[in-house]
Amino acid sequence: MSILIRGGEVVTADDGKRADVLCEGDKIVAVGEGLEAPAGAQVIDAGGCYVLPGGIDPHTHMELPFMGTVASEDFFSGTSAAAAGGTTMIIDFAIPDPQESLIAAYSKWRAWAEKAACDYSFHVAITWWDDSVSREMEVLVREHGVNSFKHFMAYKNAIMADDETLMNSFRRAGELGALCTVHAENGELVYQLQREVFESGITGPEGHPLSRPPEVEGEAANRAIRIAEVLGVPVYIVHNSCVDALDAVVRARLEGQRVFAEVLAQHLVIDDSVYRDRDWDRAAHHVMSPPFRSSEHQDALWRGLQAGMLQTTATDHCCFCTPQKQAGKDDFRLIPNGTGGVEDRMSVLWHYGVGMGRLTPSEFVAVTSTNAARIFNIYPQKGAICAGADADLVVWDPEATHTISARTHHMNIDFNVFEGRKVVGNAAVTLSRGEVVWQGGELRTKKGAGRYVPRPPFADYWRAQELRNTAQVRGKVDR
Ligand code: URQ
Ligand code: ZN
Ligand code: ZN
Repeated sequence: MSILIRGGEVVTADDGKRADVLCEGDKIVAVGEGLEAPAGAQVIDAGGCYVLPGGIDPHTHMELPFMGTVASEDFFSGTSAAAAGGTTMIIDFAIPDPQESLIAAYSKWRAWAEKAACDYSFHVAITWWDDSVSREMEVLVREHGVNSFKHFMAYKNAIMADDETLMNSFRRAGELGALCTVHAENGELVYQLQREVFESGITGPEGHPLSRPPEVEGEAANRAIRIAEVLGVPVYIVHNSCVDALDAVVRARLEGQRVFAEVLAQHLVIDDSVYRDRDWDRAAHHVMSPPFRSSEHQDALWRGLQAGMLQTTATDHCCFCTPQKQAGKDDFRLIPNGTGGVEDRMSVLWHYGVGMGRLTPSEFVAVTSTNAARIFNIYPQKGAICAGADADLVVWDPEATHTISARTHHMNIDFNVFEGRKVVGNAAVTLSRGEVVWQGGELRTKKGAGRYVPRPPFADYWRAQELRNTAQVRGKVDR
């Protein structure tokens, strides 16, 4: 099947130009002005629109078993909703229980993702340590295309990785050419503060941010970064929500340390006033970790994104419907943590980023697609518009407006944290590997059409580079 996307402005992370894009099957075969439509080709008129690489959301949790329930969004509905918003690939997480085989957990998540409508990949979490974990990490890297391992520094007595686990896993991942990612909150402090807040008589959602102040995130981000520095391995900090974590990232990056950092669309535009909502359900729907912060943190996150200190945007899409959130009706510690956003990420970033002069269209492409592809080593298969790349494309209408609402969104959750926001900039047509999955406001996704995307390990030069950096940092090598 041939598709010619005609008359648009092609925007990549590097530049923008008027060009047509010809797709044959699941690949882009040509990009250029005045391309001829092969006989029988479907022609999509992109006049007045941009043509962008399909969005990549590097942080989602479809149908995650968590805090005694299971996230309401599954891999089919979640990747369909993603397509409606211009995102054509997610990187989700296989999270073993402590003592559970990594490969067993990975296989479980692979089975769940068989229903996906668009492409997907998996970070694998390290929630415990022994020699078998080390061996299974190698199998996952060498045989299954896993090149990133996640570490939760929060969630004590559940999936929290302590410093010994971090150190063992970071070193092993470095040997294997894999990237370590972390959820940076000091889980011991959170546990203690939760107990003190609750025992002080605060049981509602307003207790959630009180138990996880920015300092708790800043300490853990700095600790993860320092451990990575000493071990000479790169590190990726997920969902930076505050100045405290951002400062740790900026300091390290200015020192030349290889630190990557992600920000959620939600944390860029929502502040902590949501926890003072008198409606319990609405406040509880904003319980996620790290929590929403006071408005000066949003300003800092936007500056970090504009300055290139934050490289990727994500959603941490982890949906719980109202009855599920109500598990914490009498104790905020029991409210399942998570919010949705996989459908809205790109419109929100375009409206508040490009629309408000913070990002250029190319920078928008970088932070919604290309940087994630480069960091997780799948560029230019993904995150690019060039011959040979997967035909994951979005015809982006910069003038289209819509009002975000749970009443109209395609995500499987009865709440939307962006409810009521009128955003300018929308996906008009989305292609997933050369198939139209979204057009004319209609989803055309097919269950199981998505493919697992293996991600190769990084070349050994990276390891050598880190060793050199570390040696220099320690002054053992002439500068
Ligand atoms: O911590 C995460 O990233 C998962 C468990 C989603 N929940 C959340 O509150 N961020
Ligand atoms: Zn997290
Ligand atoms: Zn997460």
